[in-house]
Amino acid sequence: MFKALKNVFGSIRSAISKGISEALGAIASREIRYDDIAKRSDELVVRLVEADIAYEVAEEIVIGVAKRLDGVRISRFEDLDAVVEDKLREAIKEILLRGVWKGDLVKLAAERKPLKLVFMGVNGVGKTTTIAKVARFFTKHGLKVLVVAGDTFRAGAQEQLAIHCSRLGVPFFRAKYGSDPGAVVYDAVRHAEKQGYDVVLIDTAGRQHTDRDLMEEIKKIVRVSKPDLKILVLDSLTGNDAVNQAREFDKYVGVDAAILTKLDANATGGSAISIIASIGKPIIFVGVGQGYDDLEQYDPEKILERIFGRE
Ligand SMILES: Nc1nc2c(ncn2[C@@H]2O[C@H](COP(=O)(O)OP(=O)(O)O)[C@@H](O)[C@H]2O)c(=O)[nH]1
Ligand SMILES: [Mg+2]
Repeated sequence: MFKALKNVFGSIRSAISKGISEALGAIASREIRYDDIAKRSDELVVRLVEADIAYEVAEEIVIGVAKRLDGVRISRFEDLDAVVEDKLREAIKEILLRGVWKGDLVKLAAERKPLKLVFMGVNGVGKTTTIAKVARFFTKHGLKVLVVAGDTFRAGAQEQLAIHCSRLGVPFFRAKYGSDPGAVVYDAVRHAEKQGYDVVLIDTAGRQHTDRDLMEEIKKIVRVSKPDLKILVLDSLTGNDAVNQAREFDKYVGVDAAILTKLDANATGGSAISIIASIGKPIIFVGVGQGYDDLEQYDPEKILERIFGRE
């Protein structure tokens, strides 16, 4: 996970250190200047872009490091690499902090009872799998979860979810194929309220985000279920496309938070960083595998550890 990103940040750190040492020359102690880094910025940005980091994000990282190093006094005998790495880490952390979600799902479930979460996203991003993982998250906290498929048309969509639910021992609200998704979700929410469920997880059909019918269908599901959170599931491998998906879903339906899947399959990691930097939405969880427990709460420190850690 994030191997290439680890390597590229290592090489960036060395390139910046080298530039600073050259500027330092024979002087024993000197202040680093913004320009010592900025004059190499094109080369540094290109290296980041080659690791799948979006151009604007790469620029932001390089400028962030240059600003943080500006005015730092360093002697020739100091560990320059360590100083640079520290500033690089800070610059990336500032970007990752934008994705932090300040809520607490377990607390929310107790308050709302039932807490209603609608999951949206294009086909294949990992929506159904993620719902199964989130169901597991809540049951591990001792909460009563109901899962409902708002996708009543695609053959196999309900089946897939039903199989996950039976493996997890979580009730699944069944609907007739072809029935109106809005009506099914409405009935499911009423059922959950009557039966004292803590959480209702609502899957929706995933077609393309450019598909107006899909957007109308989700809007209707949202209207009838009045979810506490509209959660967009994004595949971390898709980079800029994920950013476009976030924009479209936000425009038509509104997005409260995101879940970023397949971090484990993300060899470079650059696209994940770019998505976190650019979607303008908090991230509740990240998916780190295909198993039910492969879901982690989004934590910038954990991501930084993957990039800069020694393992
Ligand atoms: N490696 C990995 N695979 C995932 C993750 N989340 C989902 N998948 C896989 O992505 C594929 C599509 O998932 P699915 O839930 O059916 O996507 P949906 O069409 O959005 O409902 C499946 O093979 C999942 O096992 C993840 O975090 N890591
Ligand atoms: Mg699905």
